[in-house]
Parts: sequence; structure tokens; C-alpha cells
Amino acid sequence: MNTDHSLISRREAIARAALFSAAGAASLATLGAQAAPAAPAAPTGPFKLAPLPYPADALEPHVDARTMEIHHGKHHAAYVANLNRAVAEAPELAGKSIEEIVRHLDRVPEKVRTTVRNNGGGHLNHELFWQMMKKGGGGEPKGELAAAIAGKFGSFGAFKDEFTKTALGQFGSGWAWLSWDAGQLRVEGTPNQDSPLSYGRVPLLGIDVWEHAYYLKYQNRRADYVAAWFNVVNWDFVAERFARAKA
Ligand code: MN3
Repeated sequence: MNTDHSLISRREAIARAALFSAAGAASLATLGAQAAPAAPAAPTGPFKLAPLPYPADALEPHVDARTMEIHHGKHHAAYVANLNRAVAEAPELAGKSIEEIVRHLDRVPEKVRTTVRNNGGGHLNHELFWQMMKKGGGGEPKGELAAAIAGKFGSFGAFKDEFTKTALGQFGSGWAWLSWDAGQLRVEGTPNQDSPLSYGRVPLLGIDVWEHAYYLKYQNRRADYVAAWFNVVNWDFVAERFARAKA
């Protein structure tokens, strides 16, 4: 290696340095463009993240505001973004409702089916979940839904016990549901983001038992979360879904 800088005139050294930095900048720019292309912006549709139907702190103290902000603004938002990416690869899905897609996962192109099952299910489940809760909710259902629950489970308390047992027994991430199953009520659990719709049933009420739904406030105490969550159930919304499902 020639380290004898005295052989190079100062003027030449400056000229070389300028050449090197220009070439270096150009090659870095090229490298940057090749190695780290700007990620394409996530498609903004066709599916959208609707705002929460109430302020994030509306369900306090049972479901805390920070959990609601992250759950809706990060987790649900990610399901929507991933679903839209999948739809960009399978444009035949773009005109369909999320219910229609999730009800017929077998019709989703195989290359995006798992993504749509997880993220389409996640989008649908959370859209419902926000509406299944409200400030000042809780108590017991009325009217036909109350009668149907008593008819199926014996009493509202017996239903609540079975629903709670299912929510606590769901291993890992998933949901517990009250569903409409070909003419009768049913309590069931689903893993991950699976919807009862994919199994031919109509979800009426569901609780998210992923840790992201409760860990900030309840840590490992899922039982405390489930018990508290019954204080925010929007039974009017559940009753509307029940009426439509059996019609
Ligand atoms: Mn969730």
C-alpha cells in the first residue's frame, strides 16, 4: 500500500477526495435503493378501522383506557392493514364484506387464506367486540334473549358460568362466544382469531381472551378480567344480533 502522501500534491489530494466523496455518495445511494427499498405504503382499503364507538376511557375501571387505545389503535389496526395487504394480492376479495369472506374461507385463494383467516377474523372479531361493550353496560339481557338463555342454560347465572369456564379454559389466545347455532344458543371457544362464522354459526357475544386484551391491568388474572368484563356487556347490541340471527 502506498502511504507516501508527500508524492501527491495538495491540489491533487483535494481533487481525489472530492471525486471519492461524489462516487461514495452515489454508490451509497445506489446501495440504499437496492438493499432497503422503501416499503410500499400499506393499502388504505378496502377495509377500514372505524373509530371506537365511545371514548377509550368509557369502560373504566373494568377495561382501562390504555388497553383500549393499544388494543384498538395498534392491534386492530394491524389486522386491518394485514387484511388489506392480502386483499391487494387477491383482488377478487375486494368487493366482499368481511362477514362473507370469513364465512367462506374455503373460497379465499390459498396463497392468502391463512393471512385472511387470522387478520380478517381479527378485523371482524374486534369490530364486533367494541360494539359488544358499552359504558354503563352489564346486568342481564331482557326479553326474548333472556328467555332463550334461560331456556337453553337453565338460568342467566348458569349461562354466565359456562361462558366464563369457556373463556378461562381457552388455552393461549382466542375467544369465548355465545353463538347462534342452527336454531339454538351455544357457548363455544375459538382459537386465535377464528370466528364462529367460519364454523357455520353466528357470533352474538364474544370476549377476547388474548393477553393483549387484559394484561396491562390484570396481568395473568384472566378470571378477574372476565368477571369485570361482564359489567360492560352491551346486551342491547347482543339482543339485536340475536333477533337478526333467528329471523
Ligand atoms: Mn384483541
